[in-house]
Amino acid sequence: MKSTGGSGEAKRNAGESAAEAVEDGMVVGLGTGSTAAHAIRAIGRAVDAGADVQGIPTSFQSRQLAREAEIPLTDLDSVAEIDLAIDGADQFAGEHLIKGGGAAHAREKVVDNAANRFLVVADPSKESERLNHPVPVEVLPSARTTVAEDVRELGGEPDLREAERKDGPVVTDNGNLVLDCAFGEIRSPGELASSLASIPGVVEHGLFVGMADEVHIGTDEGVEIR
Ligand code: ABF
Repeated sequence: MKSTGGSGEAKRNAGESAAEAVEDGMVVGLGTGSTAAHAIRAIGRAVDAGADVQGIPTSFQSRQLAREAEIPLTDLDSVAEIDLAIDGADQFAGEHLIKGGGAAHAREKVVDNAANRFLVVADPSKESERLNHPVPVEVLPSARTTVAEDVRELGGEPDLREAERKDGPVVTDNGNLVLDCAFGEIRSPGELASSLASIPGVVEHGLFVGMADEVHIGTDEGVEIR
């Protein structure tokens, strides 16, 4: 699993802290990335100890991990509500996030937004006063050029995400492509989010505006909850 930013210990502390919020009988959204993976493993241990928890994965990756951790899985069509979601971030500024470094932000946004409570897990390297990380935008493959033009009109610089093996573009779990769009400092996340969402061919973008209920920031020493 690709890991970014801070230490493994910091990520573990963040993930395990958020997993403590999981209670018996809950339906939990299972996020993507190396920090959320620690939460998934901790939930797996709780299930092993007898907790009645059902998980809704946000990606192929988190589904695999949840299976390995033997967490019973369900889906959005089968539950009345999601009690809690735990997910990582590429950058956070207060309650605003940029996600999508794992190209899973479309499903992440659906699940995280549907949850009654959304806990973000991160290490301190993800915190910023203002959002300035490139915004991942998932696009229909046939619309990559037109979406890129529209992003430029909004003042962004789109870059088609290439696979690490350099053998072609990254393809999402939904069969789409990702444009990483640099806007510099994002002064109005809400406005940019609406503009990106209105471009034909955009499936979902990685700006999660005002969505976080809590951020669990792990360090080597412990965790701070905001
Ligand atoms: C997912 O994984 C993403 O939305 C975010 O891009 C990334 C964070 O990964 P990590 O926890 O490995 O830094 O949550």
